[in-house]
Order: sequence, then structure tokens, then C-alpha cells
Amino acid sequence: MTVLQETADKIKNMEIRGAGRIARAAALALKEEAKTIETDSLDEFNARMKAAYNTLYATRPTAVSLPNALRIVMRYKAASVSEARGQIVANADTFIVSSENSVKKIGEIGARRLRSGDTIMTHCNSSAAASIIQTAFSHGKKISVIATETRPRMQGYVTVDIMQKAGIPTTLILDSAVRYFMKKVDAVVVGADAITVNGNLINKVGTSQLSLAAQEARVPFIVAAETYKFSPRTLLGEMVEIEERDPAEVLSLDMQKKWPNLKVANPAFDITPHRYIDMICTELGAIPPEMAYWIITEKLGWEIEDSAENGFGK
Ligand code: RUB
Repeated sequence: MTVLQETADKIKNMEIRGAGRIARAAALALKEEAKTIETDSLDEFNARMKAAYNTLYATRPTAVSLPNALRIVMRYKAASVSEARGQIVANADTFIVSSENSVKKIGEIGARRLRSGDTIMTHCNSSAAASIIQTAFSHGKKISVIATETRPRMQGYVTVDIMQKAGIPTTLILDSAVRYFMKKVDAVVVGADAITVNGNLINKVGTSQLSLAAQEARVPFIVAAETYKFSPRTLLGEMVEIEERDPAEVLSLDMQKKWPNLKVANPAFDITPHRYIDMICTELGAIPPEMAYWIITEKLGWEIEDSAENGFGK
């Protein structure tokens, strides 16, 4: 199996998950594909790269980091196959390194907002959110964590594992216990799958409940998001698609058979309105959600959209 197909399958079945990891894996897959295509015809090369782009694009619909990463890597203009290949490889390498650096930078910036003694609630598993917590802890701040299980896929276990390995005191709670524990929390820190032009956050389903409980308890709600999580297409009026996953993740097939008329809904993400967000921690700095427009237009730029619209490699 090619790296491309293997990566696409792993993103689909969530062996590779989390918006940042998905983006880096997709960039790497495009790079490997570019390296393995054997042809002297630039048209054929472009067509096969476009097919690779489409395969990866179709894996999961919500994390905007995926199309953003794909477009960044596919931003090439070449007169020959070797030139095109070289540009794609360089683009992918640059993206992967800058993505990893962004996660570290977010950790440094976000950690300044946490004080020694703080209890941080987080949801699901986000590398960027974990980076903030781990950095604060490694700077000697006495941080403890409350992590939700995150039904149905239990990504909370990944978070708990990271925190346990780092020696950070952690409590695992039921998703439904978020409001119960919020009064003990000093800040909520979560990741992002997408941020819209008006500063709304799309993240793991349940995130918006954390935001409501945080608002009620006057607890700061902090989002950790690299700039490639911001959605240029929302500037064009499009909505971010919320992935609907297999009902079997929620209810076993046996139980589904028992209640044949029962509907099971399993949206993987939800939307947190910008007014519940105190700060978005990006690699460029800590910004209010209202600055999403600036990130999209000034930092991501229209050229990301242009390359998709005009055809790749031209
Ligand atoms: C993961 C999730 C994470 C974001 C950000 O959902 O909602 O909070 O993707 O993660 P899933 P990161 O498990 O369905 O992919 O900061 O690692 O990019």
C-alpha cells in the first residue's frame, strides 16, 4: 500500500487524529506521493498530485487544518516534474517544521496565562492545549488537570496518558460532570479543529458545554490553535461541515438491532460561539476571537484559496 493510501486510511479510522497531526500526516503523504510518481509529463504529474490531494481531502471533513495543509503543500509553480517535485517536498518539510514549532510557541505563550496552583480543565486530546499545560508545568508552575473522558472515542485517555507521563496531577471525569467540577477550575484550555471568520470555534463535541459552564462560573476559556486552523472558506460564506460518525461508536450493533426504530446521532464536533471565548492562543500571539478575520486575510491569505481555484501547479 502506498504511503498516501495508508495515511488516508489512518486519518479515516482515526489512528491518526487531532487536527495538527492530521495536517502534518497529510503534508507528509503528499510529499511521499510526489517523490514516488514516475513520469516525465508535468500534466500527468499534476493530475496525479491532484488525485492525491482529493484522496486526503475526502478523509475527514471538519478539521480545517487538513485542507489548509494540503493547499499550502500544493502551492507550487513549475516548468518540469523535477521542479514541481522539489517544490512540493520543500513545502511539505517547511509546513511540518513550522507546524511543530507553532505548537511549541503556543505552549510558551499560553503558559504565561496559567498561574502556579491553577486547575485546568481540558476536553478531548489536543496537542496544542497539552503544550500549554505541559509548558506551564515544566516552568515549575504547580498545575493540575481535570480531563474529560470524551465519549465515544475516549480521547481523554490520550490526554491523561500525556499528563501522567509528565507527572502532572490529573483527574479523569465523565463528560457529564463538567459543570459539577467547573467551580474548582481556574481556566479551561481546549484545542481547535477550525475557527471561523467570526471567531467561532469548532472542536470536539462537548466543547461548547465546557464554554457555557465556564461562562457561568466566570472561568476563562482559552483556545489553543495554530493559524492554519482558521478557515479561509468561511470568509467566502461557507460553513464548516460537522462530521457525523458511525452510530456504532455510540451504541453497539446488537443494541441497535434491539431498537430498530431508534435513531442514533453522533456528531464529532460542535460550535462554541466567539462570545464565550476569552482568548485564542496562536503561534503569532494571544488574540481575541474577533481577530480571526485578520488571521485569515493577513496571515493565511487569499492565495491559499487561489491555488485551489486556479488548479495546482500553475
Ligand atoms: C480532536 C479534537 C482536538 C483538535 C485539536 O478530535 O477535537 O481538540 O483536533 O487537536 P478528533 P490538536 O479526535 O476527532 O480528531 O491541538 O492536536 O491539533
